[in-house]
Amino acid sequence: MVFGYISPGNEEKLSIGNCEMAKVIFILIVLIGAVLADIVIPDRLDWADFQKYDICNPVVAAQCFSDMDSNHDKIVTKAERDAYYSKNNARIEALNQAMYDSDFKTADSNGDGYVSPAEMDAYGKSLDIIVDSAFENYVNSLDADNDGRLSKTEFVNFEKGWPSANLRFDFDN
Ligand SMILES: [Ca+2]
Ligand SMILES: [Ca+2]
Repeated sequence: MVFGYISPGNEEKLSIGNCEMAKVIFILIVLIGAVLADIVIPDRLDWADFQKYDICNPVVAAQCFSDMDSNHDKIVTKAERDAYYSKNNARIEALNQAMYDSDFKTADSNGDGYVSPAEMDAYGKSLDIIVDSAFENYVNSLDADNDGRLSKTEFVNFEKGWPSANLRFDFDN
């Protein structure tokens, strides 16, 4: 790489500079290669590669590998990984759904299919949430059809959002 005119006597200086630059570029290429290798997981992984790419937590990696390897050929392919992830997601979704159903039943104490403000206050207290104006504002913000109560869908949005909502908790009991 030569940028412009080299005056006589300066050739050596410049070539040292180029050498340094080549080193820097070489190091950059190695670093970028390492980062890319980390992201791009090969289509087929044997047990050694599977551990190398850190697919599952090391504590459960052996079980994880055998669960993913659905045709038991000791190779985990990308298709097997994808199938495993979507099965897992479906399982988590089903667990969440069961939790929403049971929580809604608990919250809707008179069983009319809606959670009234009084029912919501009682439910909030059962979660050790301090039922103050912040809580009530949050609940109101979820009442999408403004009928003054939470439908099942509206209640599920409460369930999904309350852990990250800015609510106060009572830890003294
Ligand atoms: Ca109700
Ligand atoms: Ca509503």
